[in-house]
Amino acid sequence: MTKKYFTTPIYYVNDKPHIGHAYCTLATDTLVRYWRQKIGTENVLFVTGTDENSQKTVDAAAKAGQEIHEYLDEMAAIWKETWQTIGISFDDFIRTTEPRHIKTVTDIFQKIYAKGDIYKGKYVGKYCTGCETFLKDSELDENGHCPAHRKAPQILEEDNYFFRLSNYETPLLKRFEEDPNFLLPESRRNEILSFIRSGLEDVSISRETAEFGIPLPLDEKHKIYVWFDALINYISALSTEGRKDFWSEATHIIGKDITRFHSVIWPAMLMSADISPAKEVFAHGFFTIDGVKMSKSLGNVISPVDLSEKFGNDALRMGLLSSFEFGNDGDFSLGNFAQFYETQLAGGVGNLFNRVIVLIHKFMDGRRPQASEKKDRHWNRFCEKMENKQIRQAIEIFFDLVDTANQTLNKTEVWKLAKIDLPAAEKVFGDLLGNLTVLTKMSEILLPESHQAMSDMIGNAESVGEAKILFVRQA
Ligand code: ME8
Repeated sequence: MTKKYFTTPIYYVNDKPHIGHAYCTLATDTLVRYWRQKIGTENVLFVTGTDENSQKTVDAAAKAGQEIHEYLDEMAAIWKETWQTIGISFDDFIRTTEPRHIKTVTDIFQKIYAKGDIYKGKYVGKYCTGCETFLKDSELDENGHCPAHRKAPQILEEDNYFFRLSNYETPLLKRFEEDPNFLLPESRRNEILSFIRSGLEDVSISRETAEFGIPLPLDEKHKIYVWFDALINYISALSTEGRKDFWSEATHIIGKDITRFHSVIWPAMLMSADISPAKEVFAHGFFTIDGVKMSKSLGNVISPVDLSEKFGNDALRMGLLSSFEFGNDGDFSLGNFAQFYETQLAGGVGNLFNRVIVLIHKFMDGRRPQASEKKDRHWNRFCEKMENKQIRQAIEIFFDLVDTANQTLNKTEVWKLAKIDLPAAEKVFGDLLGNLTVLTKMSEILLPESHQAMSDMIGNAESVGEAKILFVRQA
């Protein structure tokens, strides 16, 4: 039986989740729900969590005037609760301060060391704590600042342990050649391939000056570099009984900002530890809010919980995922979102379900019409899109089916037809119920919170259920 293992990045806990994080987590959750429906819940594993051994966290705890562990517990709980609140169906939530993770990191470190791929050296370089990475001069902007964090990096000079990434150029290129899906979308794959071909340098994997983190097994004065530790979470989560088989089916869903870590350093670390790399990495794009980059200083950082309180979890999920194609960059417009809610959700799918069920009650006393069982071309196309991770296109197919059903209603004027030719009207109701059934099956994936109400409306073999309002109009 096929298995699937989906992961999101484990997020830094120096702040609360915003809708950029929610976007990645909701997209992953949506793919997970598709596969659970297709291959069974027990064959899909979905892990998310928090990345805690970072200097950012130490600074944030100090700023909050809290002891580090107290701060971490509080923040990890906020992340976990946020995902629960917005309907993320993770199977496990991993924290990098947990013993199961520390043990796995230590084991993998030892394997890589035994391979001869770790050595001690001196590092002088420019380090950005925002990215938790060393930056080359060529990567800085015209002011010598980190382009992502708009801050001058720190000059660091310290003894470091290094990982021989340079040994893995050829094996990595081979892995990419063997499997065109190893890293998607295509644009990211090309970018990373040319990065590898330009020559890989060894990377520092320890911090002498770090205040907090997992101690380096060889030299307790050093802490393991946060990225070296964080990537291993994907394996740590499988230490629970019965999960080992999931590894060969691992898909890492990440944002494009962390592609190199996931498709160059991580597979090389795994190869060094004699573990096969993950099956695939999919790097989604970044989005702006009404055309502006999200930033604290601009005050346009949106909380997913605030949006979900106003519009509901299904709207949050669909609104974000339908704004631009998964894998591309895009924009999320609050104005378009409110309009999407009114026209597509309340006026589109909500109104369709309500109208059809009300009419079946009115003209057929709620008896279930013979639903047309023809294999739906919408469903097949929907599956194809979900399997290609083209989530936005899958959503378009959902709404295309809503439109098809609305057109059937309006073209046949079934409410008039029923008065003059009831058998003909019953056939139309059967077609419409067929459409609603497919939409309900899709809703288990796209609109999980409305799914039950939609199923209830469709009813059972004898009768349809009561008509309900799925999306209350806001205006
Ligand atoms: O990088 N648009 O964590 P992080 C879309 N701890 N996605 C966005 C976004 C935006 N504007 N802003 C953030 C880390 N994201 C590491 C990961 S994994 C072993 C360690 C999403 O808290 C996007 O998915 O900075 C990005 O990759 C992720 O948040 C980064 O989260």
